[in-house]
Amino acid sequence: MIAEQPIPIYTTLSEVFGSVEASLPHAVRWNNLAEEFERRFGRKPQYIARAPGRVNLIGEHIDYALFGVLPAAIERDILIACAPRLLNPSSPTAELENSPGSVVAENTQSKYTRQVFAPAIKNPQEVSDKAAHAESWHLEINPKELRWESYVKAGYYGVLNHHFSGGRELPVPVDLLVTGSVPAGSGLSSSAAMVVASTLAFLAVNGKLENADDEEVLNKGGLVQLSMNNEKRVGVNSGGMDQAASVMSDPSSALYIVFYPSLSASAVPLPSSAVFVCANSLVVADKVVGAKRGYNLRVVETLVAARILANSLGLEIGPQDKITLREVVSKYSGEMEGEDMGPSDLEKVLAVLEAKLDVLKPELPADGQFGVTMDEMIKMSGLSKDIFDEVYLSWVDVEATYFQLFNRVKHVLSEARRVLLFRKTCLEAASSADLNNKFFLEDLGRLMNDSQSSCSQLYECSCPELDQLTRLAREAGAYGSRLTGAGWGGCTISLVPENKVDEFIRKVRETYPPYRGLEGNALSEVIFATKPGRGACGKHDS
Ligand code: NG1
Ligand code: MG
Repeated sequence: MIAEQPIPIYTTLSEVFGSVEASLPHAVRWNNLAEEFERRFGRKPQYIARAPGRVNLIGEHIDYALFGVLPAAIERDILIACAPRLLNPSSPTAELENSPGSVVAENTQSKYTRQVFAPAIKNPQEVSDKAAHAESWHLEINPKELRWESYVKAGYYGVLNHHFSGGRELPVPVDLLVTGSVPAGSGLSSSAAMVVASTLAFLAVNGKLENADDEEVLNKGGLVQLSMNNEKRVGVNSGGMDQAASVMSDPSSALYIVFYPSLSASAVPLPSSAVFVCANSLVVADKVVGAKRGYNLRVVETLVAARILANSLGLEIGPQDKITLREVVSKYSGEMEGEDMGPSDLEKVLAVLEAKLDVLKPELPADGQFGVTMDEMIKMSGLSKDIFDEVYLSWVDVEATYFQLFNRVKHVLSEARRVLLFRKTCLEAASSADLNNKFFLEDLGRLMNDSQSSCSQLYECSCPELDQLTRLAREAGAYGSRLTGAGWGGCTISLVPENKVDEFIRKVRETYPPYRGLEGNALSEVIFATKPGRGACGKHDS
């Protein structure tokens, strides 16, 4: 079980990358980081934490409905060099720097300025009840403002409250230096890579990773859970796909990640005669401002729709229960079949349910669309306005005139099926003698294209540039192409025959207007072939 494996801590770079040859392209960057740390902080780092970004091959916006997804880690990553701080009384911020668990955080990119912060321990009266006890530390993070150190703080938050709860033991003061090669705001999950790397760095520097006798030592599943909760502190109510991919990936395959009934991951072999190419639309998705009408709104729409659907299917749910679509499927099929579902049963139930979504449409569709107003939605939920507000709106800021319940659920259920079909096709291809048969690849491509139209038309998380870029990718010879990550900008992923990658990149460069004139590094920054990479790890730097 991948989730139960220990988090790898290495001593050499060749262990991190599997061989001396594989580590060579990375060596300069890792050494530069260690040297830069020494130059800035006057001593060598003790650890370097590494967490990769990820690309999602298929399964968009369904992780928070608890359906399985199919991502893979990419080679691009975030590195954090760190060491306990030597106290320096003559520093201008000495008082802050000397308090328990304080952090001096620097970034190799100069636009991300030096930050000094310290967690505050709440006084014992405040943490007397059990729930509050788990949160005995506080760190100021403003979710309304996108700041680079928020992700560092988010990673630290969980470590503090998980491992230093009650304040009996105090965290060490830490110096850290961050560097990254995952482009920000591009759907490759630089945010999760930051949060996972930060979580790992603070665990390592406080000695919480290596004592195997200590029950508190986390395995990979534990690191995913901790990082997932940590990332929520930055203000996006995301599912767990990015953190799971960043922690649990393996270079030999993609990952099928399941969230229900509990988190688990299994390898999915990919055909070798085709390559996944990432292309950045160069539209930067605005997660903070966009969340109200974008990500967080989709989370609310799918949750409310799950309740309405459950009611219509006669399933029993308590008024406070924020049932997800995956749980509705399980309750519904449990009554139908009375047994746990494997992937192929799940696929059948999804198809049945997809035909039962009319309850999510308004009584009188306005302007030919299936949106409902807030009042209609509350009425359909069967809850009083007060309870509705408390359960579905009190924890999130959303803005909409019409809520598109039918379209959103249609996307989620069909996308969940596409993930299962994609996985099945990969497994069949791998077990057939004819592994690289073009028909398998065409099937995979078709599923990716269907995913793109569903994202674009039903989930409305694409944008004109992503629609254009995926179309140009198909015209340039891809079997299939779709947006990856949350959308509204960021990257696309295309499945391209291996022997046609150069030609594909050349054609896209000629046809996608923002790429015209790009060459060399500038071009390979925005469009590049990826293969699955390895998951997060730590390395001693001695
Ligand atoms: P991005 O925007 O690529 O980091 C987000 C969510 C995922 C998932 C995808 C959509 C975060 C941290 N991650 O990914 O959990 O829901 O959107 O499939 O917000
Ligand atoms: Mg992200």
